[in-house]
Amino acid sequence: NDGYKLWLQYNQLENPSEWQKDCFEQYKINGSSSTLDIIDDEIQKASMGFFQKVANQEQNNPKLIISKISDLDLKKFKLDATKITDLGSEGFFIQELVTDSQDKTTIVAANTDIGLLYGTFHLLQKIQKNEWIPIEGIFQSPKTQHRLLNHWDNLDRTVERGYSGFSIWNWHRLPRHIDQQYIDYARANASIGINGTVLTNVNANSLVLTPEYLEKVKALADTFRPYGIKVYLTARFSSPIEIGGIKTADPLDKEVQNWWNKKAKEVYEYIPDFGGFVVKADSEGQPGPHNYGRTQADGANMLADAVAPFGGIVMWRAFVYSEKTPDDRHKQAFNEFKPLDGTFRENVIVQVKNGAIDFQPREPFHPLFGAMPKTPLMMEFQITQEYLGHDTHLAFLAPMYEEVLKEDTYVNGEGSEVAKTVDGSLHSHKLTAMAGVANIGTDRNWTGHHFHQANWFAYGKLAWDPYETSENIAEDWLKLTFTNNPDFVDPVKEIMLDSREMVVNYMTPLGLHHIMAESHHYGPGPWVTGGSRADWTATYYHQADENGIGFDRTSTGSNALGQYAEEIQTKWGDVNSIPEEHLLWFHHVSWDHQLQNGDNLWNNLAKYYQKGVEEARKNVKIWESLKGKIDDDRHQHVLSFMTIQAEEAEWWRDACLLYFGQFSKMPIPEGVEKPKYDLEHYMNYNPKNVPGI
Ligand code: BDP
Repeated sequence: NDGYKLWLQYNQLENPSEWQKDCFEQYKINGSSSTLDIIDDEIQKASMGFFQKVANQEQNNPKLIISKISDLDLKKFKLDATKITDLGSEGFFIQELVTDSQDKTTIVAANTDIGLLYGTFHLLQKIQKNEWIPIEGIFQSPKTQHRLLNHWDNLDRTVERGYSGFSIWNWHRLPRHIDQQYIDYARANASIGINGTVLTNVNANSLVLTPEYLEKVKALADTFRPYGIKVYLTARFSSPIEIGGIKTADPLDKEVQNWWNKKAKEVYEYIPDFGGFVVKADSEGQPGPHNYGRTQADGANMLADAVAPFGGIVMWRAFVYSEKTPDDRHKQAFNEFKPLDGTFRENVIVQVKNGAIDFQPREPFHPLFGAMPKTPLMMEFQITQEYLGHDTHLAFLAPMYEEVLKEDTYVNGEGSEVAKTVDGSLHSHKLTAMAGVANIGTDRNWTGHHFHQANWFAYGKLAWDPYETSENIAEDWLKLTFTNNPDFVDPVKEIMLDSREMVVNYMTPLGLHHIMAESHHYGPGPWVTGGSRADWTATYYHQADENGIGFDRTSTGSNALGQYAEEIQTKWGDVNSIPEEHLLWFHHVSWDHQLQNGDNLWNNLAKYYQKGVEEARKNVKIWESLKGKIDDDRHQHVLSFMTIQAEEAEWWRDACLLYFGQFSKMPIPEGVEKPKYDLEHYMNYNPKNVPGI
């Protein structure tokens, strides 16, 4: 098993029940469309996997009916129409209903074919997990409107921060060749409710907006459409100059506006349901409205006006910061965007990373969440593990996503969780969205580490329902991907649920951040300093010296904390009441500062690093003991990666303790292993010293 089938394994069912068999022996699909053909095909695939048998359609006495509500005989099944009116355009319901003649039938119903596709996947997943449909039925509809993957894929097929091969978009062969992988990609996304894909890197190339490329984009859009997936592109702000032959890209210039209007019209001629644009502007060298003395809203609104006649949206990223701005990087997006609240067009949504710096193993939630009541905000999570050990380190990210979604912003009093800004309920916004930076590439198993498939899966599930729990997601993924056997599922679920904290322990405990190696961000680099930008160095963030360590972001320092609600300022502003996981993010504390457990900071730091190492080693042992419970192929592959992880956890521990120990001047406490080499060794060691990483 090479993992290509992801969570759609359709493993043989042990002792299938009558209900399970009936669903495949007597099923009926009402209507016809390409999406319904996909549903039919999915039922066949599942039947072959579950029972090694072809499934059988039955028109007269079906035991499973898949049907739009409008094509269903509601009276026959005594269905209460009021219960199903809220399903919207993507929701579904599944219920076992009894007719007057006492026939039991499982119904999957929805308002649209796409709703039926989601419902069918849900039913098939239930069957694989050996679960029943509860008597009261299942009624589901997504809590966010746009659930997108953001591919940071370049047109030359390299993937920025991609660790699983090259881009799956083969631009050279498109539009004439539609690779099977595009179809499998769409199917996998649909099975977890993802309904949009941004094909190109946020560091954008305007070539993708030329007719040659639009032909190719159209071919992908046509392939994805029956799966309910819309295509989006990143728009390079300077495109009017680069491909339009205009001298400026000033968003208030009439010629520029006309160019974008015409370009949008052209895009929609190729792709009538084109989703819209994502824009990274004025950030890390990307062009933007700042070049013309304009605001982010001026830029966003110009593009919004261009796509509005066609129903498109603009996802304008808040990841705007500059080395020329003297303020703490943490504060810059807030300072720039908050004053613009209420000035964006209705079809603009501001795309905000989960934290204010950059996808660290742990970040406090971004202070913009809740702070712009008049503007819809969307969440951007990173699925690819730029800062969490790339492809080889197992880190199940659902707990990280869940942690942020559950944080209370307090903007409307207690209970104003980040999730409520994402689903729009906090400030009554209809336009809602979530984006996840994809970890997908040409590797046979899509994501490099088999367990990183779980992060794609988890992202989809949380985009559909930001209130879902990591535990449910981990359990579902394991059962669908490997086996229902509790001897495997239970211990591995524990490994998954603790894995992100383990990574925090051996990389950045107690609120440390951005101490990874320069540029590629793999491995430790607390010594990284100097260079072109202070805000890309480690010393900017950890500020270690003989007096202590940590970034003072309280009122005595940068006061980034002042961007949060009063309740948070009070709690996090006090070195004794801030959750210790955020301590060094907001405070510069002395090495002998006493933590809640009575021990000093240095000893605690050292012990966290050691703990992370021990956890990584323990995972190897547990995993080894599970040999034979799943296929050898995947078992061996995961074992090999886990071994790398355990070795590299030591590398992190030793490098960081040697480096920080220079300042603390305190001995490595008992129970923490002594580093194998000296600091110089680690500073010169760069296993990723390969071009292109
Ligand atoms: C950082 C990455 C960089 C991205 C940037 C972004 O290092 O490659 O281009 O984020 O999100 O995490 O725009």
